[in-house]
Amino acid sequence: MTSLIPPGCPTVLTEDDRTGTSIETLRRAFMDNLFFIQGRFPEVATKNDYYLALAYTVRDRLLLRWLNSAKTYRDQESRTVCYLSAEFLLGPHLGNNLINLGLYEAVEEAMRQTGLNLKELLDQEEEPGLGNGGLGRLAACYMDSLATLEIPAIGYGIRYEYGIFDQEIRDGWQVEITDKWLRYGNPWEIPRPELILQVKFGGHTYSYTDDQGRYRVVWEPHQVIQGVAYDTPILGYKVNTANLLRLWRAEAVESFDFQAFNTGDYYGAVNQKIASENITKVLYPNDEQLQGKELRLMQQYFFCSCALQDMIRLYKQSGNKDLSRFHEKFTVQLNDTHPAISVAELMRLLVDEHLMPWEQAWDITRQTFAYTNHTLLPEALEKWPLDLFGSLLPRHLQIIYEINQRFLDQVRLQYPGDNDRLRRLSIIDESGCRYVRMAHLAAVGSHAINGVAALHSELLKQTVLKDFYELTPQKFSNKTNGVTPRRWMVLSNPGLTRLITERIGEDWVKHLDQLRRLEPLAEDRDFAAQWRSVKHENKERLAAYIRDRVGVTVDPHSLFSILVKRIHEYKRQHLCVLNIITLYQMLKDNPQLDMVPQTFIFGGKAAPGYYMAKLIIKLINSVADVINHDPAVRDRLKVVFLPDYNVTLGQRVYPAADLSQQISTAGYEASGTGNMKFALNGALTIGTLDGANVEIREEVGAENFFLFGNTVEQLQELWRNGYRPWEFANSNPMLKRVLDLIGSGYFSHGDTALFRPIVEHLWQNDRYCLLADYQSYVDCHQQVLQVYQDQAQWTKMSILNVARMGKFSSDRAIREYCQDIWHVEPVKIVLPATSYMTP
Ligand code: GPK
Repeated sequence: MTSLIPPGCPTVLTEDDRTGTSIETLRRAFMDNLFFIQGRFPEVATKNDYYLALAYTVRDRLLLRWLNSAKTYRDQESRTVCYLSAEFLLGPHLGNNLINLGLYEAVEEAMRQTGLNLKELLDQEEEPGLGNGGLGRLAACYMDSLATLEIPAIGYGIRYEYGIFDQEIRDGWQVEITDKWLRYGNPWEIPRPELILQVKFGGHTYSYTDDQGRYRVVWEPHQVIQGVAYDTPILGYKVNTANLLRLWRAEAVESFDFQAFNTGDYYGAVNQKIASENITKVLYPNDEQLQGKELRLMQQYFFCSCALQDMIRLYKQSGNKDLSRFHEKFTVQLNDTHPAISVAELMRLLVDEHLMPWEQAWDITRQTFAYTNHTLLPEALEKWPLDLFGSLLPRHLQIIYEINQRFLDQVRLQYPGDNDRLRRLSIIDESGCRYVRMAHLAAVGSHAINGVAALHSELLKQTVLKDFYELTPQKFSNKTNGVTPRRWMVLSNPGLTRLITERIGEDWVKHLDQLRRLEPLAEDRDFAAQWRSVKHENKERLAAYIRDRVGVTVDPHSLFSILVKRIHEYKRQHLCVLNIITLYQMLKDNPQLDMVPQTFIFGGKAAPGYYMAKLIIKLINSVADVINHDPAVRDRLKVVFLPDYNVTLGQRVYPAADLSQQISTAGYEASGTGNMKFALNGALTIGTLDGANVEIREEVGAENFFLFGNTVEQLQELWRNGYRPWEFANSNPMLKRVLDLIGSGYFSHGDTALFRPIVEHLWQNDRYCLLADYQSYVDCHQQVLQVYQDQAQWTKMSILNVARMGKFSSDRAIREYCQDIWHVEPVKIVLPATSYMTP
């Protein structure tokens, strides 16, 4: 039997069709699934049939590990991390699972022998877009690292029927298309129709004293909805650990239908059913922009209640009767404030439903939760109008009042007479329309609070959570984000992976610090040549994709400068446009100018209701149109907007970048994670001192990073003195010319009104200080072009960047969470040596 399984990769001893890993077994299992699951002969099978047959073949191998992980955790009563997140932006499963199983080559060969191409099958998978951007993708990277580090963990979230919309570009504008990701079924999930939990909404409460003299509150809801569990195994890299991602789907409670049916209101019952199922129908496509919609609060409460009830169920399963040790069994991380309602819900479950005294319940609650903040943007901080909150969750509002009163009583002891401080700290915002502040609820109800990069964590203590920091400084820490090298290198950049592994072995995939061993090779000319040729091949592949998808021809020899992320004014895609127009003007002024040929590539979605962001997309496409068709440019400058940027596209883009654009206004990007993916794949960064850029620059060395722009302190100073953007424009002829050109209709067929909102905002207000950073950015970019002309120097810098990226593995981040916040230990999973069917 031929076997391509790498040494050290766990396998089972017996070769049966569901767990065996030889090429022959894989091939047979695949044909078997094509026949018995897809119901197809090969002659009539579609590519999708083949994809699904392969997915089921791989899933069987996951299940073996998954069931054994679950059994081990149950037997050993393992302490478990629960990661609560409204978003998990997983990306396609098949390729990643093949990498983590160590079966990529074996399956590639099995497919080849069957006359199929694995790459084409991988392309069939529709990615589950159950997230907006960085926050959701971080949750996915953390699930990968938790499993790889063999930490017992459950991810809890929402199974949206429609994920983030697909983006099309029509006439330069973004058009949103619904994402029917479940259209062809989802082979990676296992529905658990018997695992159903009830979630209440609305109605009222009443209280009474029970026969033992206890004060009891009863919540009589207006509506009950049930949550059904859908489970997806998350496998670690070359370990037997497969953790659980449990997503909840909302369903109508049947008895409710019957009730209405019996009273003759059949259509009312149908409406009720539709309304219930609406809760998990669609992901809100806003990124760092609050949308105070009732349905959104319903989504949040729905999945948190299901998650906590499920934890209590699991806790009781392991024989524990009372819940006094709940926090010893589970530690719960709140991924931003979206799951913050959990604090009040756990209190309700403990106090109302399990009759625990308040003080004990509060102790357990605080020891259970920890809270990660992901943004300082005021418009992103979640708050719910009191009346909306109270009508949906009347009992939770009472509980929050009680938590708040007890909390403020303590503050009063520490700061007597400081009413201003009480007002600032209160969970209830009393200024004007009254609100529940979710960040305050999360902060009060957690034993640990963290930001996602060093700078961000500092700013958090100085700004939005300043008063909380003064009160309980010991709760605060920093946990700089990380990304998984499995998806973001091994899977997406096989060329570079091979080259690195040839030189330093494969340890680096699990211990990213090992990349340091590449440092001596930065001077090796032979290695440098291979390094360049890997990058060039990646660029050729992206160029081919761009030709197919956008119809623009780009030269893989040109400098690929890439900016991909959600479109937001603070991320300053339009600053990049100002630089592009500047370069364009230089070429127009001096047609013979010897300029490095450059390709600027953009990608990202705008929130459907965010007008300025959508206008920025239109601006990029309009500028691209003019520049790409101007013969005077002679192909020295190309601009491309890649539609529908998502995880799958990210996997094509990062490996092909020469230059990573990380140009947010200092103080606004909490961390960024795309910055890490680019640098890990050998791109150099042009960036501001913002988010994790600061730490990336520290690691790779200032001489290997293109820094520009004002610092947080300089910007604070600028605003203190009264920022007057027009002064920057009036005193800078090129800047003025660029702004005027946009305003003149040059890029909009003479339409002077189209881009006026952008230009006027920059002149008059410029909240994100583009004009203050413009010259520094333009100058820095010229430096980039200088260095790029010296390919030996550029390559050396690229190698050193990669060699020094060890810190930014999500494995490092997760280890820190485990040690400092969660206090959990790895649990080894051993597969049964005989057969998977042995109990
Ligand atoms: C932060 F607040 C939010 C949000 O609603 N969505 C989101 O993706 C991002 N984020 C930050 O903008 C990034 O800087 C950060 O790297 C990422 O969260 C993960 O922490």
